[in-house]
Amino acid sequence: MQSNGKIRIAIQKSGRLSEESISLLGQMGLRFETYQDRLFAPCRNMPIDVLFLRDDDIPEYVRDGVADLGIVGSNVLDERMVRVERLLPLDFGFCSLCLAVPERGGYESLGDLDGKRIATSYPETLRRFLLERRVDSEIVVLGGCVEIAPALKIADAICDLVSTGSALRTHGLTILETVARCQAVLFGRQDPPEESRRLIQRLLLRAQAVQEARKYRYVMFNAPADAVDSMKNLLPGCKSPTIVPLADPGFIAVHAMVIEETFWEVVEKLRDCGASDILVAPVEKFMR
Ligand code: PRT
Ligand code: ZN
Repeated sequence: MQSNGKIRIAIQKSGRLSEESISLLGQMGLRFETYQDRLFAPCRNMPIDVLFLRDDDIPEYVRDGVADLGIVGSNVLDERMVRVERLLPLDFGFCSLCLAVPERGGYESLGDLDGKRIATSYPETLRRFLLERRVDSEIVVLGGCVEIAPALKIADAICDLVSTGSALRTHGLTILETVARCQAVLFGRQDPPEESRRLIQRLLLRAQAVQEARKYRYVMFNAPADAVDSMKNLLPGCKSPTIVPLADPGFIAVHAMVIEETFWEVVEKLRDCGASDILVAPVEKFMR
């Protein structure tokens, strides 16, 4: 157990979430080495150790106080149901836990799985879902390679993670129903020791600032001064755009935050209003 004010963050050692977890910690200002086969890395600039573990072990380590914070897919937390505090969805590692059936198997709705066998590595999540929907299926628990189960006649359907869907297509399977939408989550232990709380809170604020920044682009452009009013309505990202007069009278420079999702539409409309010399920069951190 950690109790000297130093904290430990557990992330996946090698897998789909490793790279983005390391990158997030870097953007949060943690400086540490990431050698191959490392299990543990002390930060050079903060009283923090990073643990590199299998994702399956991370929820229990955090619950038991071996680590104070962890990053895993929400699917892992849903399945384990361990008592931990979910702190922040991280906007990476997106996938869905889906029920899938053989393409020409004649399955049309969830009710068709009544009395059938479903193979999965997520038995608890599936059991809760089926109970809620009043479907009575037999759950076949497999550690991996779930997609092959129908072809091997071990099961009639599967319940597994899907991102692009290409693994399902390769095995002649198609999605019948989505059980859960998943993404990586930052979570912590429920009652961290008093002396660690301030550092955990600081890290959470930093993670939120990185998250928030990803939603925006910083846009700078020149425009005729009389176009300000029509442009202002297009720039609701922040309180108000910054407007600076240019040496050339009648012209202004505008600096504003633009929401990434609507970025292209906004820039096109700004051009229609007379914007020119448009410069776009990513936002690294953003604190309101
Ligand atoms: O070794 P360790 O136990 O740490 O890793 P792991 O093998 O258990 O996990 P890993 O690295 O495969 O996945 C870690 C997390 O990434 C998962 O818990 C999910 O939260 C998330 N994630 C995102 C995925 C996928 N996308 C995904 N596509 N996890 C697994 N898959 C599987 C999918 O089930 C299929 O078999 O990848 C295969 C390809 O998927 P398609 O749909 O792109 O074809
Ligand atoms: Zn795993």
